[in-house]
This record gives sequence, C-alpha cells and structure tokens, in this order.
Amino acid sequence: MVKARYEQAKEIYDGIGINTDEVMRALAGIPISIHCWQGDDVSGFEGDGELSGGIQVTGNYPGKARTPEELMADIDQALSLIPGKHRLNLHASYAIFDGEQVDRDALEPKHFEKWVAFAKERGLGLDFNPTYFSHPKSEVATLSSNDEAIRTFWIEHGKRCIKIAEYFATELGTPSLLNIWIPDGFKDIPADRTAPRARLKDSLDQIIAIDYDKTKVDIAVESKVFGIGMESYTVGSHEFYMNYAAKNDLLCLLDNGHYHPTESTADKLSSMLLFAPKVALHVTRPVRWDSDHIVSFDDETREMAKEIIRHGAENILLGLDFFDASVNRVAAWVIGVRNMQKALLTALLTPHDRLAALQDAREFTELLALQEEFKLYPVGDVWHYFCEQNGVPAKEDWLAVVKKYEQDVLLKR
Ligand code: RNT
Ligand code: ZN
Repeated sequence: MVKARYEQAKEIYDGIGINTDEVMRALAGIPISIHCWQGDDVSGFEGDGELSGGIQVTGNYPGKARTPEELMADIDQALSLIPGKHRLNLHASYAIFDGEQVDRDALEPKHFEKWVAFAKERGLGLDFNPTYFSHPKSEVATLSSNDEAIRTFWIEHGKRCIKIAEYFATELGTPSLLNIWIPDGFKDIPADRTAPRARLKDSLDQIIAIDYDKTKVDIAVESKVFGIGMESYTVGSHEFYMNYAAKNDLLCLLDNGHYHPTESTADKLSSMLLFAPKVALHVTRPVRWDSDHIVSFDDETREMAKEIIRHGAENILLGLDFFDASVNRVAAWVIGVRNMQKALLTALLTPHDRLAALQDAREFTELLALQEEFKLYPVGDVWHYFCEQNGVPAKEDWLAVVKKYEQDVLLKR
C-alpha cells in the first residue's frame, strides 16, 4: 500500500520534473541537531536548581527523565522513530559527574565521556552549548556583568566549553557547533544601554581568543529580543550579535522565536548567507511569544525549509529548540523532528527553478496558482515511503510505540 502509493506519487512528481528517489536520498542526508533538553524540561544533572534565565517550561506530564541513563534511553526511543541520521545537541548542564561535582568554570571533557560513548555507538555527531542560566551566579547577569568576579567565572565557562566541543569533534570526526546564548537583560528601561554590551563584547573577545581548532569547532552566537523578566532590554540583541559574528568570523544562530512575531526568519536567511558562508538555526514554534512549542508542519517552518533547500542544506546548521512538558516528552521529539523533515521534504519536492522563472517573468498569477496547487501534491505518500525505507514506522504508527514505552518505562519513574 505505501509502496503502491509511492509509485503513483513518483509519477506525479515526474510530471513536474522532480525525481522522488533523488529527493529521498537528499532528505536522508540532512542531519538535524536534536536538543537533549526536551527530555527533562531543561533541568540538566547538576542538582535540582530551578530553570532561570527568562525561559520557561510549562506542564507536568509524568515520566520526565531524571538521570543520564533515563535521558539516554528516552533519546534512543525517539531516535528509533525518526528516519535518517542526526546529531545530538547538549548543554553544559548535562555534564555527567562520577563522584565529585565541579562548577561550570571547571568543566572538562571527561565530564562528557559518557555522552561521547553514547554518540559513538549510535554514529551521532555532537553539538554543544555553554549554560549561562539556572545557576546562582547567573541571577543578575553573566558575560555582561559589572561584577568582575562573576564575569570572569562565566568567561572561563565559555572557554571550557569550546575545549569540550573540540573534544567532541576530535572523538566523533565531525565538527561541533558551540552556540553561545546568554539571558542578560533588564526588566525595565535601562539608564545605560552601552556598558553591558561593551562588557559582553569584551567577554566574548576573551572567550574566542583561546587556542582552538577552527576546523573542529564552529562558534555561533544567538540573539534574542526579550525574556521573561527581561522585557525591556536584552544585552545580546540581534544587531549586537550579527555585527559581532561578522567581524569575528563566527556564525550567527537565528532562533525563530527570538524576533518580533511578524518578522520572518526564513526571509533573514537569504540576507545572512550573502555575507557569511554558513548560518545556524534553532527551529521552534513561538505562539504569541517565545513559547518554544513543539515544531509544527506549519507555514513558518515550511518557508524556513524552502530557504534551507534553496541555499544548500550543507550551509545551514540546523537544530531544534523547544521544550514542552505538557505532553509525552519522547513524542514531543518525534513530532518536532519529523515535522521539520516533512517541511524539508516538501521543499525538496518543489520545482523552485520553475517558480523562480515565473517570478523573473513577473507572471505572478501563475506563480501564486502553482504554489497553491503544489501544496496538495502527494508529499505524504513520499514521506510514508521514506519512513519505511529508513526503518521507522510510517504515518501515526509510531505513536503506539511511544504509548507502550510510556506504560512500560515512563509511568514507572
Ligand atoms: C533561549 C534560547 C536558547 C535556549 C537553549 C536551552 O531563549 O533559545 O537557545 O532555549 O539554550
Ligand atoms: Zn534557541
């Protein structure tokens, strides 16, 4: 049935000049960096400190992972239901301490040995993030702090994390993306907007000045428009980081929850990529604010996917960033990653050159008509076959596996 429908779809796409076999190969070759933090509501393993930094997880669905073993088991479960080979994105707060726990300014590669073993066994690449939140020293400010002891602490954290990312790349034979995001900002109108940004600039200068292998670590900086409790001013704004990245040859990371709601992250990609060879993405679903809902197969995601495909997926370091504790967390991963893949597939199944030619010819009636007609082409039939070919359940059949895992494992926690 799945195969028969695929054969029909193949013919239909042939009719618009698209080879579905090639498309499936291309889709299988696009890795998505899967964020570990969906599995435990961004808790990490340092203790039971509260999530801070102006980001929030809501919901208390049962079965949250509490230990590295549980989180790894849940990731495995999700991976078994997601087609293709992907990457895993870790935060520094997921260090695994055997015995003595160290603070974030003393983290070393050895604290991530178990993650590297996990990734090696599964053929996953690893990406990394310093954790500048959920810590007593991050309550007021981090890299922009006017308390030199605090700022030094966080600078050291950043340097340590670069070395850990370098270790990941060396061990796994694939470059690691090291993404810096800090929550620093003010709730109310600041008197001095410049000094915190100048300190952030100096802190970053110190961090990236360490000796590291640039072929192994891609450093990115992630801006934001506001956070809870930091509504009026964000030190690491878009303009700040876009310029910082350009001047220092770093990557900009665009999180589509971090702009004003009517701005289009898809639209930003074509501008960014004229000035930088690569851009990093956090795909999320902001509902009215930076709510980090699970990625949906919606217009926003499909437009981003369209730009990713048009620019060459190898130039976009694609990661997801959402955290929803109101539903089964393993299902959240599966839904979000599969939706991103469906969006990429839709873009791969679109005859972009033909549409671009219509734009050039100013044939806007035909362009709109075709764009709308192509929406109902049988993407789903190709998707289901792609799942089968990659050894994961097609359609909603994956849900039964998650439900069983919930009964057997999650509800017993
Ligand atoms: C926060 C940023 C950041 C975090 C993760 C946990 O608004 O999006 O990327 O979500 O680092
Ligand atoms: Zn993000």
